[in-house]
Amino acid sequence: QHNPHTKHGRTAIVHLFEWRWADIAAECERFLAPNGYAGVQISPPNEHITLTTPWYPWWQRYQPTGYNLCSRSGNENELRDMITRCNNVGVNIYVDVVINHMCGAGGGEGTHSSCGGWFSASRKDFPSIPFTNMDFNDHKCRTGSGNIENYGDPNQVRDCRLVGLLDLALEKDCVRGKVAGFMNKLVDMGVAGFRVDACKHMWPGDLQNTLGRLHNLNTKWFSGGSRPFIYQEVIDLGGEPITSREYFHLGRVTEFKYGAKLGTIFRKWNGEKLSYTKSWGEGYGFMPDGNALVFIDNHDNQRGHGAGGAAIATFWDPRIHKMAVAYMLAHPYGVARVMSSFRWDRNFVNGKDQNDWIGPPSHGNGATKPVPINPDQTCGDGWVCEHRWRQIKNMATFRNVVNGQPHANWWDNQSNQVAFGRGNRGFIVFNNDDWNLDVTLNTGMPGGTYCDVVSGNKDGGRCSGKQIQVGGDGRAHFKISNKDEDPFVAIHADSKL
Ligand code: QV4
Ligand code: CA
Repeated sequence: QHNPHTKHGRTAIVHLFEWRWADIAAECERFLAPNGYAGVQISPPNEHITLTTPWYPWWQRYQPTGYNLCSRSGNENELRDMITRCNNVGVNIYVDVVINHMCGAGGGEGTHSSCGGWFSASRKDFPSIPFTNMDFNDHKCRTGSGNIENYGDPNQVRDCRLVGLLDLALEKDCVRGKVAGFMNKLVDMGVAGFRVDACKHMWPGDLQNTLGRLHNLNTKWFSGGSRPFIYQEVIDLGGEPITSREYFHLGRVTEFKYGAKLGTIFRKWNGEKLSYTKSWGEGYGFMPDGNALVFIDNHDNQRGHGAGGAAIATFWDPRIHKMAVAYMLAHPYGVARVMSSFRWDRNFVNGKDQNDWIGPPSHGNGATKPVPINPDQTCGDGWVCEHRWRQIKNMATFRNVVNGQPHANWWDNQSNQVAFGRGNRGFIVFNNDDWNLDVTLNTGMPGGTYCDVVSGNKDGGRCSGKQIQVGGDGRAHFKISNKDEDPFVAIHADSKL
């Protein structure tokens, strides 16, 4: 189902990667709702393997060992409390669910799992669910290693092990039932939908059956008959037989071309220019608007996993990151997701980060640290909190203010200076060239004085940053130095003095 069921005209989703439930609950109340964020993607809430070599990597949560709801982010009570409190302030929760597989085949046997439940990877035995060795695909997989070896062969991509992860037989009624039961528990608790992990590795028919078993959303917070929002992780950059299109009827699909392309454009690699983005969206060869879930970076490709490579614009390149996120949030295409990260010590050896596995800020024993909020509203203890950066937060508001308005009043200098508006509700100007921008443009906005929401805020009756004068004819003069901290300017109906 393609509708995110967002509330109060809110639009953007934020991925609070690896945050604890208690911190997300507080963030919904103190920051996300007041600033108009629509929802949160949470890390997988179910029981997962715990590993010590490497030391509690972030990716251990992509290795389920059961469907009990305790994880590095907290226990079931904390999860329920978070869902309730976020819903009560109109912020939706979307759960990252890992249903293609269980833990790695080499995951051993014992109680090294986040709820302390016993499991055996070697015997494919997960008694808390239960799944037994009958519930896995090994008899169907035809590769020598039992792993996926060739992405050109859809059968092995769906029936063999993704990097050694025990592959569930989602064709079986009892497996479908267990998976749907797990997801339904979350639906009944009040979540609004799911980010479904590794969908390329599941047959669309199996997914359709499983998702068809889901309950309607909890009517305490959603109108009767609402179906869970589904967005499926399928990495389709072209060139493989499995395409995003096979999944369109089930829900939205992650559009990985979006961030890879926009990162390349803002980096000005391969002769790319911002002016080429006049037809950004479907006109750029992306999937249909109604199917797309878009993002600049995600938890994989910000650290060299997944797809997109070095072009991806992450918080490590803040200037480019802010521009790319602002472009996404200003543009009407797709449902947009903002990444919120933690910092780690990168260590590149021959272009590969040796520390790409490092988990969230922790006390050393694998227990995740809370997110402390500094007096200036930024986060401490290694939490980056991109979603709190003024430029990004204000663009999330911009997206709400211009929601439903058409892309309008495009301008470009045939290089890397562009501008566009959204009906008569908002206008944004970028200067990604190595020289100044100094131009008068038709904004389509009513005359008046507007605060630029990139360099500052509208604070009471005045602007803390730049001020933009729009004439009665809708025209306004923009000056953006290529040396500005953030070489872009955005105004919208609610930033008018
Ligand atoms: C290793 C070897 C295997 C070997 C196996 C033996 O690499 O060849 O067979 O041991 O047991 C971790 C390790 C990986 C290890 C594996 C199993 O990194 O080296 O295999 O565990 O023990 C995340 C990480 C992975 C991690 C995985 C499970 O990115 O590195 O693997 O979690 O912990 C494709 C998919 C796409 C996927 C993307 C990364 O089409 O679906 O790769 N993206 C999603 C998630 C991603 C997650 C998974 C899927 C798996 O976004 O975060 O992978 O749930 O493009
Ligand atoms: Ca599979």
